[in-house]
Amino acid sequence: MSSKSFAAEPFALPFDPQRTALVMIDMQRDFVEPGGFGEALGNDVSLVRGAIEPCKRVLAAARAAGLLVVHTREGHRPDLTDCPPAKLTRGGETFIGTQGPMGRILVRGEQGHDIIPELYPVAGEPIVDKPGKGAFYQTDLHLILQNRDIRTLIVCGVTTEVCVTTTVREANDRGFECIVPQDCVGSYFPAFQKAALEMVKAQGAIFGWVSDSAAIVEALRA
Ligand code: C5J
Repeated sequence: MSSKSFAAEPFALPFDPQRTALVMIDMQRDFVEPGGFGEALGNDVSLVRGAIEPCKRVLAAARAAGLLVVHTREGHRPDLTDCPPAKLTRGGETFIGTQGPMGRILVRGEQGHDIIPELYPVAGEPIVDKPGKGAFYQTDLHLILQNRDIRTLIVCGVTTEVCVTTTVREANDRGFECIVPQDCVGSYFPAFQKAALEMVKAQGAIFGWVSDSAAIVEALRA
C-alpha cells in the first residue's frame, strides 16, 4: 500500500502515482465556449469556465508526477450514424450536427468539438472519443486503464452532473477508485453541482471521493 494519500471527503484516499490516472472529461469548446452545444441548449457557459484554471494546475501537477493523463471528447461521426435518434432530437429540437460559429455542433473534427487550448493534450496523452455521456460506454478507456494497471482516477471536467459523474459511476462499478476535485468540475446549474458532489461522497464514499485542486496538487508534489 502506498504511503501517499489525497486529502478528501468523506476520508483520505491512499494512492500509488504509478497506478493513478487523470481523466479530463470533455473540456471541449462545445461545452465551455460561446457558440457550442452547451450554449445551444440555453446554458450560460461562463458558469463552467471557473473550472479551467484549477484544471490547469492539476494537469500540470499530474504531468510533472508522471501520471497517465487521458482526455475525453463527447461527439459524433460527421454522418451522425453513432448518434441515437433520441439524443439527436432531444426536446424536439435538433442541435447536434447543425452549423454553429465553431463548425457543426458536437461533430468530430470540427473546431467546437476540440479540447480548449488551455488544457490541450500533449504527445502521448490518449484522447478518447465517446458518443455518450459515460467515458466507458462504447470506448476503449477501460482497456487503456487496464493496460497500465490503473486503480485510482482523478476525474475533472464538465459537466459535473452529466458526463463527469456518469463516468465516475461507470468507473466505480468497474473497480476504480475515483476522486473528484470540486473546483475542477463545472455545471451550468449550481444546485446540480452541489448535489452531484454530495452524492459522490455520501454513504462512506458510495461511488467516490471529493477533494479540491490544492489538495490534489499538494499530494502529487509530495
Ligand atoms: C453534456 C457533458 N452535459 N460533457 N455533456 O451534455 O457533460
